[in-house]
Amino acid sequence: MKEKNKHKSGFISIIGNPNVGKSTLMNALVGKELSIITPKAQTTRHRILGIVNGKNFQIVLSDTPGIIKPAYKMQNSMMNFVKEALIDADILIFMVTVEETELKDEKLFERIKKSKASLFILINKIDLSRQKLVEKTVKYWESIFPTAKVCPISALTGFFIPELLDLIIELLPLSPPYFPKDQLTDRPERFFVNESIREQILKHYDKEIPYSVEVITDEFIESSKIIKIRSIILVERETQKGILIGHKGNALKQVGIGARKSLQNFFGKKIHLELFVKISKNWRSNNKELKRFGYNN
Ligand SMILES: Nc1nc2c(ncn2[C@@H]2O[C@H](COP(=O)(O)OP(=O)(O)OP(=O)(O)O)[C@@H](O)[C@H]2O)c(=O)[nH]1
Ligand SMILES: [Mg+2]
Repeated sequence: MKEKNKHKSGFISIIGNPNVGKSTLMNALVGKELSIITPKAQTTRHRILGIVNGKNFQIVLSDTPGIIKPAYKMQNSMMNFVKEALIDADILIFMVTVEETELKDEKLFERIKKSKASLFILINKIDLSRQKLVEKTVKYWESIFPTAKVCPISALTGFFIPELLDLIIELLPLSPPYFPKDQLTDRPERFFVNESIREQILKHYDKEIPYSVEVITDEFIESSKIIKIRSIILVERETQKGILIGHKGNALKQVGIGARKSLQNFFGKKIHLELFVKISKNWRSNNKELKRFGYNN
């Protein structure tokens, strides 16, 4: 067989309940902080591709939003991203934590059962758990999905990550690469700016604030040493704008400091970041606005 015919590529979708560690796993496999990670549920809102390239293989990972029952239009779109990722997958990674024995959406659970993709059940966060409980959970999932590979992992500490990568490569179908071999993701630079700002908002504010926020970047000017960025944080109501900005602008300042730091790491350049807050009434239920923010599936 010719060398180029030996190339393997495939789509691997990571799905599961909110907060189980899907984004932590994708970043660990790719080796770059592509997806934002926070202790709050519904951190990820999009399907984000992370690409692992090797000499003879390309793994196209999809990080997806945690599975929830949608309450407003944006969440409908989030769940459509999950469904798309399920359809496209050559390999499906269904991620759970030790205590979990069900998916919040039964229909989706049935879809996983019917999927023709190779299935991994990854039991994550075992660094927090006792061996006996982990073993019990492995047995439970093996009984539900007899053909799946059930593996305990810790995405945070890296336990079983190199082994998982090898298992995935073994299962990849023969195929030329789907993306150029130096590409890491499908997302443009501005997406990572928006996400990095949203990550800080998830970290610094409680209750409904993080969920009422969307970020758009309307200026991204890169020169050899510095990137000048201007981003707008959209909230749904005037009261939220006040909370976000805080007394004398102090709260917003913290968001800016945090985002600048992580963007400097991400892009490897000095960052100049300007933040503005604007109101877009009920954007989470407004079709036009949702389209503008990339929830147009
Ligand atoms: N102790 C421990 N914590 C973990 C592990 N993996 C992820 N976490 C933590 O769990 C929290 C959620 O991680 P994420 O990767 O954002 O989870 P997610 O499934 O992408 O969450 P959503 O995007 O909200 O659905 C973060 O605080 C992570 O640091 C792990 O293996 N061990
Ligand atoms: Mg996530």
